[in-house]
Amino acid sequence: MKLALIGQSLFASSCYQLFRENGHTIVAVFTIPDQNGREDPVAIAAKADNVPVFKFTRWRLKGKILPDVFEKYQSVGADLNVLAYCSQFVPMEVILYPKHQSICYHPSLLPKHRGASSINWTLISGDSKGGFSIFWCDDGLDTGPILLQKSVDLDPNETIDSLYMRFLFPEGVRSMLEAVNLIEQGQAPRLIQSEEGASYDPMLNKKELYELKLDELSGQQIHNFIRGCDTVPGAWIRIDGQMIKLFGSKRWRRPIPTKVQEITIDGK
Ligand code: THG
Repeated sequence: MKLALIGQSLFASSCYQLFRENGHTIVAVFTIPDQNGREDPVAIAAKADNVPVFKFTRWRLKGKILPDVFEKYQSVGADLNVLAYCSQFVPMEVILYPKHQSICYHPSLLPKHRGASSINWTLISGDSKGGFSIFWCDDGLDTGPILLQKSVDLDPNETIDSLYMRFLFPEGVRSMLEAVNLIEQGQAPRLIQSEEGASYDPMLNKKELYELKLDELSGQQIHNFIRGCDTVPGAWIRIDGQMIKLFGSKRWRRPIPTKVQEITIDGK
């Protein structure tokens, strides 16, 4: 099938390679502009094969699609849009354009944890299961009908890095190919998301959102918050006026393990 790959990072470049190895054609890649002079991995992969690469800062302005963006998109002639680690809202003119429309990967068990920081909030919330969803895009954010979901039991000390590297990334890429093949075979489900249990979590892109509020949380909630930010964006507290980031949280009972140094945090 002719695919337009829309997204970024190693996740998108791994999808790019796997789709091509399995006989699909990537007609174009749409990704974000270079950051600090570095190209996104999916742009590098596509350029190596002379696959057209488009780098849009945004797809829309004041809610309306940018005309030149839409023209460039229409020119590539995709059968299906695949949103792989896509951080930008894609306008419905593009979503509905291809004959098979658009699918998107989201690293949570929708309808729980919609939003751009879903892996963080899965752990911060203390969920016992994690996972991902591949869904048909609609004009909401992560609200479209589900095509495929996979779940995994979480370790008590799971961090976002461990969950991503051992499951969300490898299994997610494999499932994106599975989803594309199901669509090609006309076998792809469309299960409407229920609003029951639905949640939209804030993007953790402001410092105050990942400050660890020690005196408001229980021991378990402190542990969940630290590992839910480990390693990005990194939970922080202030000690002697210094911003200290916390990683590698473990829970233990007294007696205090020998190898650790106990510290007193002012006022705690
Ligand atoms: N439908 C359409 N486009 C999409 C998605 C969709 N593009 C990618 C997107 N899903 C992936 N999920 C998100 C969810 C939230 C954000 C980015 C990608 C995001 N949220 C901002 C926040 O929470 O602060 C608000 C952004 C906004 O309000 O536009 O950036 O399902 N068509």
